[in-house]
Amino acid sequence: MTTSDRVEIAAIGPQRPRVLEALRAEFTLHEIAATDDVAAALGPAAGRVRGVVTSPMIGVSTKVMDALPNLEIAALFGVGLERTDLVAARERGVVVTTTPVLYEDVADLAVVLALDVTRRVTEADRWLRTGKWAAGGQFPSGHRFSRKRAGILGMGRIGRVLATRLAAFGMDVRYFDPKPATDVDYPLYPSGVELARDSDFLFLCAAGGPGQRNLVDAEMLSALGPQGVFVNISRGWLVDEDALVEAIVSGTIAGAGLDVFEDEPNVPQALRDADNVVLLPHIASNTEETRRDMDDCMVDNVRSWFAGNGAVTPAT
Ligand code: 8YV
Repeated sequence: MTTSDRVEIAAIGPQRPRVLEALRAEFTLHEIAATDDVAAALGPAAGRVRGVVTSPMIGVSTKVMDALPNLEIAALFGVGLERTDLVAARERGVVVTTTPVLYEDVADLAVVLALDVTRRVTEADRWLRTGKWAAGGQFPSGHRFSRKRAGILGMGRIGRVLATRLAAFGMDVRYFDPKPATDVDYPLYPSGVELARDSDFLFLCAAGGPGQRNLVDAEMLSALGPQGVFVNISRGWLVDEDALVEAIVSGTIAGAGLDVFEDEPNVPQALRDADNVVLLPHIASNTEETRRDMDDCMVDNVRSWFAGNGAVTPAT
C-alpha cells in the first residue's frame, strides 16, 4: 500500500509514544493539539480523516464531527463519555469506542485515597519529613478504616469492583444509583443524601452524563457529617467544588481524597492548604500496565475497524 492509499486519522491532543508509533505504522496520522477548531487545525486533511483518537477529557463533540464529514470511528483513551456526543455520533454512523480495561486501577486508587485520608498517611509523611518526629513529636491518631460503612454513589463497573475491595476490609457497603443494579446485593438507598447520612466513607463513582454537574452538593456533604470522608475518582464537575472546599475547611466533613477537580489542572488554593485532604493529579488509571492495555485497546479498535472487522469495544 502506498502512503497515499493509507487511511488518514487524526490524533487530537497528546498521545502516548506507543500509540503514535503503532498508528503511524499503519495510517497517515495527523497530530493536532486539543482545539475548538479542528477544521482549521487539520486544513484540507479534515475532509479525508476517517478516524480520530483522543482523550475522554477532550471528547468528540458535534462540532468536531461536523468538521470531519468522513469520520467513521472516534476512539477514546479512557471510558468517560460526557464530552462525546453519542447521539450525534449514532446519527452520523460514527462508532465511538472506549478502553474498558481500567476499572481495577481506578477502584484501587479509591481505596488508597480513603485509607490515606483516614489513616493520615500523606500528612504523617509530611510531618516526618519536616523533622517533627526527630524533634520528639508524637503524630496524632488517625481513624480506623476496616469495618466502617461505605457508601458508593454510582454502582457501575468501577463501583462494583470497588465494592468487592471494600467488602474485603469488612466494610458494610451500600449504594445509590438512579439506575439500580439488579445483579448486586448491596442495599440500595433512595437518594445520595440518605446514603451520605448512613456512610462513614462516600465514594463518587458515577459516570455522569453530558452537562451533568454538582451531583454532590452542600446538602450531601453536610449529611456525610464531621466524621465522614469523601472520595472522588470520577469527575470534578460532578461535585460543587466551592461547597466541598467549604465543607473541608469548616469541618463539615472530616476530609477528602480527590483525584479529579472541576478545572484540571487547577486546584483551589484552599484545598492545597488543607491538611485533611489528599490531592492527586488525575492518576487513577495511570499505571504502566493499565496504560499499556489502554494503548492496545484504543489502537486495536482503530485497526479492527479499518480492517473491516468492526470495533472491539464500542461504547454502549
Ligand atoms: C484517564 C479517565 O485518566 O477513562 C477516563 O475517562 O478520565 C481516565 O482514565 C483519561 O482518560 C486520560 O486521558
